Amino acid sequence: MVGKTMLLGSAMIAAMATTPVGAQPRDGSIADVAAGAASVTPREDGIDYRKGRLVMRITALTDSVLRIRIGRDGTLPEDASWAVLPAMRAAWARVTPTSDGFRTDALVVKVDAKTLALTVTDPAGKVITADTAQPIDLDGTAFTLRKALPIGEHIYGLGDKTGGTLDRRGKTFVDWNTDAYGFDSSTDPIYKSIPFFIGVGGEGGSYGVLLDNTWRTWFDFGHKAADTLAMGGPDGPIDYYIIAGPTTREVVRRYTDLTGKAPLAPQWALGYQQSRWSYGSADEVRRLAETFRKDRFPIDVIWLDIDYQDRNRPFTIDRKAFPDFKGVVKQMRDDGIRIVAIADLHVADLPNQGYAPYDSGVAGNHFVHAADGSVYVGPVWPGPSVFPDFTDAGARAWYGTNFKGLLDDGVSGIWNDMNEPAIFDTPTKTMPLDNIHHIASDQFAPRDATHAEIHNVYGMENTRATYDGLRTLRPNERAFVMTRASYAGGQRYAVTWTGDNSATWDHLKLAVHQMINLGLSGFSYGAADVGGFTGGPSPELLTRWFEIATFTPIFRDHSAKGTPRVEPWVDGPEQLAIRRRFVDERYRLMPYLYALADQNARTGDPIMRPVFYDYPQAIGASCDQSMSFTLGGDLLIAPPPHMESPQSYDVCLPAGGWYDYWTGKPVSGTGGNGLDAGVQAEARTGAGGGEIKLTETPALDRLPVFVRAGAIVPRQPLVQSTAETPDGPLELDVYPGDDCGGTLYADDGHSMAYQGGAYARQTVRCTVTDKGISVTFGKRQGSFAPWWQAVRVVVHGWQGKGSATLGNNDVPASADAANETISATIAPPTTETTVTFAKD
Ligand code: MIG
Repeated sequence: MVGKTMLLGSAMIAAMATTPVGAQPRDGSIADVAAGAASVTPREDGIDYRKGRLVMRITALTDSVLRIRIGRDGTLPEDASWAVLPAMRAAWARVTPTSDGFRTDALVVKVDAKTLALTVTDPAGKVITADTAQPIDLDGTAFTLRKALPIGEHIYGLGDKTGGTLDRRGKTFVDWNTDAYGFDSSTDPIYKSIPFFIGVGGEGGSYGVLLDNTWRTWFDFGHKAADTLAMGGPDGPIDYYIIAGPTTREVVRRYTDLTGKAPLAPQWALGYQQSRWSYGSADEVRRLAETFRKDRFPIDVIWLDIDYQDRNRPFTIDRKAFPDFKGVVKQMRDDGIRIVAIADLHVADLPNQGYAPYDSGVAGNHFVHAADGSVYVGPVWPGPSVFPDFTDAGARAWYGTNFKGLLDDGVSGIWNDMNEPAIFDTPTKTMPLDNIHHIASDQFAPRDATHAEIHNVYGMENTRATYDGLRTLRPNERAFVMTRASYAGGQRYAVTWTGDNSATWDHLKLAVHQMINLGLSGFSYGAADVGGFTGGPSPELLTRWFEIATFTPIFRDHSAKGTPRVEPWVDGPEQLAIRRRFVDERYRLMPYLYALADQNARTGDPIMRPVFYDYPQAIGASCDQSMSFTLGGDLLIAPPPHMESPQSYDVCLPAGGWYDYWTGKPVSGTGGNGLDAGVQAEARTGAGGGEIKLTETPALDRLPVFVRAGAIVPRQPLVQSTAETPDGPLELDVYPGDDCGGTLYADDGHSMAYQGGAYARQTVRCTVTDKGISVTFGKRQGSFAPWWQAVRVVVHGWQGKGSATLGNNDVPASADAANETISATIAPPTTETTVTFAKD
């Protein structure tokens, strides 16, 4: 890259000639710095600007991803990152220089050499993102960047920040990982800092920005000035990425190329999970499991909160309450229930007491230091505690070894809590900002760093130590880690939940927004405590929460000490029956969910999505869709926007046609927009229809769910745990429509063998013809033999009788007039195979 001669445009040469070289800028906006233009040096992968001591480098990592680094002392910020993968930082695309910037195949980059204002357009000149006239302010070590926020642009992402709406426009946010017990929809900051957002609806399409700075950064999305998007920080590198779409899907995929995909979760993590602070004894755990099995309520995981430990000391076990810990874990496992155990990041400060985590940690100098050089001690659950220095690779490797005992006891996953880090008895809730961490990791130059710099990545590096530790101890098992705090890229190590929410309707709504925005921010496995952590839900609220959680990535019921219990049965048999019906449905849908997990691991497409992810036109829908979301694009879940109200509400279904998930029948379009049956039918077949508007009346036992016409959804017979092999055929529900297809995915559910090819992946497509429909299985990929011995293909929306053929052979088909289906059961195809249904 370096040293290659490039042709310069004449404007560039002129700009270089007039540059005041070596001028010393005072702090202030770039426009103030010097009247002249910056000197310009083109690069094969971008362009450099120098204006006094201010330097700016814009590089193209790919045709659609730009990195912008700005240095104030004549040098660029260090080329290192906690968030962005080394291979991506090293990637580059060849650019074509222009008179005022450069072009890639996808983008045109223009820079005003006077102000360094950056404008990025598509090749047709449509603006993707543009700086304001005064784009960069420097004030001491602090910086502010300003971009235009056009009317009509909406902002998403920033992880699970609150706000009361899905859209972050008009609001301002601070990144500072905070133990936010009792947060509500306006509390900020909370637990995580994911300085990545997506702009949707601008003329150049969706784009994303990652501000890769771990300090206490902030974002203002048109709050201070309606037309300005500002972001900044008190210190640290000015190092950010612009990720072009134009679709939101492309932005999210590219963001997860940069920061990593969430690894495929073990399948049991998609099952129902029961937690409580705390199930305090082996007997209580046994009784709990017995109740689930007796009630025929499916469950995969029981969580152990801090009280399973001896005096809250991580990596110990309270032997009074759990005299045979290994025995009860094994008993659960034999019953199809995995145990996830908490391990807070702190280590009890217990010198000379035979507490190995402390002794070995001190011996290795693995703890964070106070400014005076002593090991920092702060109070948390075990009492005085010390804090592993997770930004040091050696400390991480040591920390990871501490999980050996829990894994040997059969524990399947680890819960990292309190890792903001939370510290008791201090107004800041965390450690002193002048505490000293050591950086010895990745491509950073080794050095000491203050807590002010490390705070926001501390939790992520905690989960990295845990994840890598589990992977090292069990190289052939998927590591399951749940975290409360994290940073951009943390999806590589852990799933996450939204912390200490409350048992209110407002929090149920907030949870939906938080999980959607987490998914757009790379954290595809989001969870919120079902029922609310604090408070205690009404029976109706808990039931609704179960219904909605059924269609979310991670479904964990959890509650605080001292609050009413929220296990599924606590409100009596009627509520239990509704909750069970939904959890049963989740288990039937497991093949669909698991295929989404596989898709997410490969592409970064979220599991739970805003409706506009797959249906961009939904952004302008005329209904209040504030609670709507999709599970993998093909299932649209439309809870009441005002859940506590019995009032009816409208649901807008994007053009293309839909089926009612529960009846399996085509949506015939009632009420709302007055579409007649013919238009509805057209909408269904995609022949030119528009949005369908339906009126729903809330009923506690019903959650409206719709299936895209064109979806093929795999389902399975009900099981009580993912450890159980379903008894019966795989069911493939075909909902005829445009772009008809679906995916089957299976593997052993827990090992890493899928990475060596031990999986089964198969696409299925359908084509609607005059005579009926044909369903074509692609060749099955991978070496894994899935559990199903037969596949029952069910075509929905079928009128009258029909027959089926497999290749040239007839196969028995049964039409069901009442359900408007026709079905045939076949041996699982492994090569390309077509089943054709024809009307009689
Ligand atoms: O200071 O481990 O958010 O889920 O149950 C409270 C006890 C510590 C906070 C977590 C919550 C967990 C609780 N923890």
